[in-house]
Amino acid sequence: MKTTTRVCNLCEAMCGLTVEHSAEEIHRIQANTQDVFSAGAYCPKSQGLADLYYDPDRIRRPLKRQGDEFVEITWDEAFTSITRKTKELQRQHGTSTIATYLGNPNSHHFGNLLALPFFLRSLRTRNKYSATSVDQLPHMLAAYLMFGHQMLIPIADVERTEYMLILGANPTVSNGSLLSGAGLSSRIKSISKRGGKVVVIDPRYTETAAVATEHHFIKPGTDAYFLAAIVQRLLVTPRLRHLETMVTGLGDLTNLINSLPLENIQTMTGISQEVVQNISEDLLRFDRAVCYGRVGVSTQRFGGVCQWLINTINILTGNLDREGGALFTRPAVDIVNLMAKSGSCGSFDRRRSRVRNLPEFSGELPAATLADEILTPGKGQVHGLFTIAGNPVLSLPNGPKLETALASLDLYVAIDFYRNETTRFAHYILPPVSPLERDHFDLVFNAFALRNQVRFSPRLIDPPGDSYDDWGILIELCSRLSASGNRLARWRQRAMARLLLRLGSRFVLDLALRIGPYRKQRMSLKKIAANPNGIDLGPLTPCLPGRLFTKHKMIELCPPPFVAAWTDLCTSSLQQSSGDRLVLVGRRSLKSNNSWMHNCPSLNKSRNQCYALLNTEDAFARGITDGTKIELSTDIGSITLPAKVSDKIMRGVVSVPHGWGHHRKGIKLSLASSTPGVSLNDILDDQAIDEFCGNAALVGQAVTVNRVDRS
Ligand SMILES: Nc1nc2c(c(=O)[nH]1)N[C@H]1C(S)=C(S)[C@@H](COP(=O)(O)OP(=O)(O)OC[C@H]3O[C@@H](n4cnc5c(=O)[nH]c(N)nc54)[C@H](O)[C@@H]3O)O[C@H]1N2
Ligand SMILES: Nc1nc2c(c(=O)[nH]1)N[C@H]1C(S)=C(S)[C@@H](COP(=O)(O)OP(=O)(O)OC[C@H]3O[C@@H](n4cnc5c(=O)[nH]c(N)nc54)[C@H](O)[C@@H]3O)O[C@H]1N2
Ligand code: SF4
Ligand SMILES: [Mo]
Repeated sequence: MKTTTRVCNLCEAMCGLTVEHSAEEIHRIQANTQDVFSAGAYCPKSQGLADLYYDPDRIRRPLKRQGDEFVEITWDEAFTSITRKTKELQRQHGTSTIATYLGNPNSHHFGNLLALPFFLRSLRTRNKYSATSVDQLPHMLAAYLMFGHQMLIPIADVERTEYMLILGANPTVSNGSLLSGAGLSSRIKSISKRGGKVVVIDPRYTETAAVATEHHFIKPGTDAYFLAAIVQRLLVTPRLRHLETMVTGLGDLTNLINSLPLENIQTMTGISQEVVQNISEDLLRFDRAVCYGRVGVSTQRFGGVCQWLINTINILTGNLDREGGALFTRPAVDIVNLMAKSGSCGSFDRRRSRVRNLPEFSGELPAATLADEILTPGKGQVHGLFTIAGNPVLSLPNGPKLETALASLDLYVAIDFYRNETTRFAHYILPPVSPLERDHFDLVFNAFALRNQVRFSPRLIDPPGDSYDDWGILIELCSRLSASGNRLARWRQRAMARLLLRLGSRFVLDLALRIGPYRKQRMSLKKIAANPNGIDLGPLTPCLPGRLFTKHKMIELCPPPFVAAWTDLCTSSLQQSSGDRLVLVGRRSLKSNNSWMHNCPSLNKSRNQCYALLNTEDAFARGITDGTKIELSTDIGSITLPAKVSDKIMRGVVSVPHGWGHHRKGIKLSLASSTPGVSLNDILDDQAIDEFCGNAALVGQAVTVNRVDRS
């Protein structure tokens, strides 16, 4: 028996764990109190790592569809057939007839992240999609347009701030996003303990609101107005401090923002003038303040504008790139610089999607239009699909439409270890090993962490001899596909892929560390591995204007795409609860991880997590009490689930978690299908989108709520 330290890969918090294990068994998973980053913080989801390893439903060998069934085939058969069919379709309909969809877990695995660029290049498709456009796209777009690089996302300095304004995020439960800091809840609590203030803006009185100093309900989808009202006030006496010489467009911004009358802010948002005034004053009164907004503000009709205004607030209060404000990181593998060197600072609207004319972002199209591209005939139609670590049937709005689309494909390959709501439509499922059977390193989330540090987790258990990890699957496919360029280019690509397969992902990671920002300290994989509790690299420090990638190294305050979106915002009337209808928002729970961990016994044994939360008065008006079965209906469909009645949610709003709905035929998730829940995305409209950036508008959609016996 051994005890090995390891960083948990399941969410962005990156908690350090200690795992007691033997060659083939996991005995105990606990928090690593010695970890340089998390110092003993962790959550119940960590136990899921063992469940995933043992899960008898987890796929261990490649599967091929035969009618309604799946049969096991060898890896070689799988790779050969997939390659043949892919090439055949690409010859027939063009290379872009094969689409790709990358799901959230890709961002948690360095093997996937290192292999994906090679794999995507070998496919040469323009039909690329990912969970980015149902999530953090607005953050990346704002970073790209304002700072010149899609990954230059400012990180809230929770440890040193005195005032934190939080919108549309519930880090006490989600453990933080684009803000990696294990144990965030207690870190946030500490702000008020040291005399500071935390203000939460959310249509629900959340678990984070409970540890904050102040909470205000906001009408879903109206944050852009609220943020604009703050910006209007800050523009009266902006405090740019060190940023004075680094910004451009202040005059244009002032004219633009002042063009919208916001005297009726209370009617528009539900938040009073007085509260807006107090928050604006506090943002300036506290020396160190920061505004942070996440999923709830990104996934709304004007989510792009929201993230632009949040950055703007941090700039106008002189808190960007300043201790206690929002800072950029300096991780050991500097993905910002590496991407810049390969020409991937970002791109926006270089082309548009075929069916709905939606903008491209960094080479990808909005995921909310994936089904359209599969279902709409004509030149450029998608006939084949690879999903890699994604479950879009439960994660994208209008899941049923995507199900129809998936069933119509000529080739669908899923790289996934579960036969779930999405992958059951696959012609081939290629299963990677489970997390504890492969190395782990955080390429992405170290770049979003509230402290610079580095840790490496070697695999704990040797995988079976004939298995592949994601890296291996992707590079193997790449070596066989190589669709791009002339014969010489294709040969070179293949040779490169074979070389990568031989060298392995560790070699590439080590190289990236050796050429990174800590090369003078001789950073290497060996050095990190010699420090099982990690190496602390210090707090975030100011780095502007040097780190900017914009022309002339200036921060752009008024980027044209946001100006266009703003103009639309000024004339739009947002869909709000009217008459009988309520407005939907999302919710996450501690023992659930998006759509895919409900088969873990340690997480899915307690009470039902999939219920609708609605306000006491709304419930009373409909004869609904706790536990009443209710039906939620939209133009897309309806779902039935139990109600929970509470004053902790704003009137007119109903909150439902996503990622449930495991009742579908053909899945193999024994535990999850015994507590299936329903999928929120079965009733969300895929046409509801922030059309300026292409992100899905998942919150703020109208819904009719009735008791089941009355509907
Ligand atoms: N209504 C609504 N919809 C939402 C959201 C919301 O708040 N409300 N949130 C959105 C957000 S923020 C996100 S990130 C998306 C997530 O959307 P997706 O990424 O599409 O979905 P996940 O639920 O993360 O599913 C992950 C899939 O990857 C598989 N998997 C897990 N680990 C690995 C691995 O190591 N390798 C491989 N190959 N596969 C693996 C799992 O079995 C599962 O099938 O959902 C979005 N959808
Ligand atoms: N336990 C757990 N942790 C997770 C995940 C999980 O599924 N479970 N998922 C991970 C992923 S992929 C992500 S992206 C992160 C997300 O991390 P967070 O952004 O913290 O996610 P949520 O808990 O969904 O919080 C969103 C909040 O926005 C609020 N909201 C909804 N609509 C509006 C609105 O219009 N305005 C405002 N101001 N607020 C609104 C909701 O009520 C909710 O409280 O969490 C990650 N961590
Ligand atoms: S908070 Fe996230 S990283 Fe930490 S133990 Fe839980 S799932 Fe793992
Ligand atoms: Mo996410």
